[in-house]
Amino acid sequence: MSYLSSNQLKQYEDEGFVSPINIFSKDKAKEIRNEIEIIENKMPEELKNSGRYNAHLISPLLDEVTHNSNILDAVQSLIGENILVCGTTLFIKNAYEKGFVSYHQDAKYIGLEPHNWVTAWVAITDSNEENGCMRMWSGSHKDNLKDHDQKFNEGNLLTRGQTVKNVPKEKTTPLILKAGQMSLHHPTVVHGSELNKSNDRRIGFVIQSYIGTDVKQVLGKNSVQLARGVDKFNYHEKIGRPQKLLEEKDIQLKKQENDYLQEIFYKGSDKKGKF
Ligand SMILES: O=C(O)CCC(=O)C(=O)O
Repeated sequence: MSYLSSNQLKQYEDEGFVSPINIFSKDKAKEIRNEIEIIENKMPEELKNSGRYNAHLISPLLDEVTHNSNILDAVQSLIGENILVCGTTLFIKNAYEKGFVSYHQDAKYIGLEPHNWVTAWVAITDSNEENGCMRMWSGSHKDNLKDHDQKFNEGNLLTRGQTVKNVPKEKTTPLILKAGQMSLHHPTVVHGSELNKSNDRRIGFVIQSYIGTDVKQVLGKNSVQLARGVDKFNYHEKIGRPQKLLEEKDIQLKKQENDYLQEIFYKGSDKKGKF
């Protein structure tokens, strides 16, 4: 059982994140990386651009991570025992590519209300300052939602290049993780990440997010899986879990969910980015 300790709960409350938390072994992380790379080799477009969302619907190993009981215990400590998975994102930064994430608050654009939800960032490779780990503006989750510029800038891995101004970058905390560890972050904590300057890829598998059953999607529609407990609210359609790698029906389901997501992410925008 991996419920959060009182120190970890205090860190989350004070800083807006808790990290690192051990989830699975380095060998398991390698196996998962391998499955991701099998998908990339067999279907080179499947995980690119807006295909990076909801890979847990086509990959049994990413599905297993999404429903991992160590993760769910920690998540339960923050949002209660009735937990839904409402989506996942693969944040991959390849070596020698210019990928970064501008400082932003997830709650600004994800459409999940109220904020009884949490994001789990699971390290499939090590994640550190050299390869562009996430950095958190500690305590920023206590303020209201901030103004974000929409920069649509090159190399930005966010849909619209959403950017909070005047973040004191020298004061941000790097979330250094070994493969198989995770961090949890609050919907309103300001965070981002820099370039990968190493010679290997950095892979984060992000459950974005685990939501309480009382949480609605106010910008559109997304389907969910019941991860734990009971859903007395039934605000969202339920979808199944993959039994095998890359089954055609699962690929179609992922596409449908990602089409819904595009509507959420670009609602009210006359411009579209590549994610
Ligand atoms: O993977 C990254 O560098 C950033 C991910 C992120 O912004 C998030 O998980 O909310």
